[in-house]
Amino acid sequence: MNIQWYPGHMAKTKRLLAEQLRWVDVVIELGDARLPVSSRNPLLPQLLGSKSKLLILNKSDLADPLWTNRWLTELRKVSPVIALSATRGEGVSQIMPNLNRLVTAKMDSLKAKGVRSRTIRVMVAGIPNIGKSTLINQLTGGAQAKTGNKPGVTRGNQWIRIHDRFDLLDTPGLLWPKFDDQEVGYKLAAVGSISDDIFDLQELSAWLLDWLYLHYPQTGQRYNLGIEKITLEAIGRARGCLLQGGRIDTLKAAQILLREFRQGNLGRITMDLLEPGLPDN
Ligand SMILES: Nc1nc2c(ncn2[C@@H]2O[C@H](COP(=O)(O)OP(=O)(O)OP(=O)(O)O)[C@@H](O)[C@H]2O)c(=O)[nH]1
Ligand SMILES: [Mg+2]
Repeated sequence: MNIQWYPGHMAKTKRLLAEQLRWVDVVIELGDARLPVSSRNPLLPQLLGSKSKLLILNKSDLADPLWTNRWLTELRKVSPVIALSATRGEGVSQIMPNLNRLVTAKMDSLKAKGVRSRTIRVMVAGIPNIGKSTLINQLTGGAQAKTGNKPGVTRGNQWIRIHDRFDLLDTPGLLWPKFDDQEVGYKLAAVGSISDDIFDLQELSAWLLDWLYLHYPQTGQRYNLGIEKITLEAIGRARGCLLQGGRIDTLKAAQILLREFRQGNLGRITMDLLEPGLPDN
């Protein structure tokens, strides 16, 4: 798949993040619970330096709960991490206690230095379409941050105050220029974090079908198929996607598959698996 996944505005976004970081007390790194590794920017640790960080795995309503638990156990060995669903509000109440814990030492030391008490500044960072703005709206109980079901909705940085105590910085989604592993690109495209305009939907769908057959073969039932390998033709046939002359419209079938996968209609699916060989995945 030869896609241009690093649009021009990304370099600007990286600069914006780097500039704003000096004002920030703690960073929320938002990842996708379906991709606890692949959705996370490998450049972020370097950008953050020693800044405190809370990792949040969002969209847990779409991820396989078994895998989410496994990942939480694994990732918790490295840094604080929670899983939640920003649209449903499930798990959101874990955020404030975790943030408080992470900034207590810093705020105490500022107080000891005689700095007047001020709000705690939190940057929310992550790849496009991961739910940064949705999460901020969930925390404010309003719709101050613009959201949308496609990458690249938030363009500039935006500060939003909550509970009179925190200032949250919404940021545009950031990708990185090169994927070491081609599969990461496919996975990010499959969940909708890379724009649909810049790759071949049929090629992506074919990859997704291979992946599903290997890891979640029961998904074929959605299209009245058994556990045989699903094809775009079979989906098109099941959904009556026909071109003139009776040929099957495989592009339409690809669009249906991707939409339903992203909405969770194929079930709760995690695409980063800790040990691909585990028998019960
Ligand atoms: N199922 C599900 N969908 C979610 C969740 N959180 C956000 N979404 C959806 O994901 C899409 C993107 O949400 P945004 O909040 O705009 O994402 P963003 O990270 O701000 O995106 P950019 O500004 O483009 O970088 C929207 O359609 C949301 O409704 C979640 O927890 N579960
Ligand atoms: Mg946004």
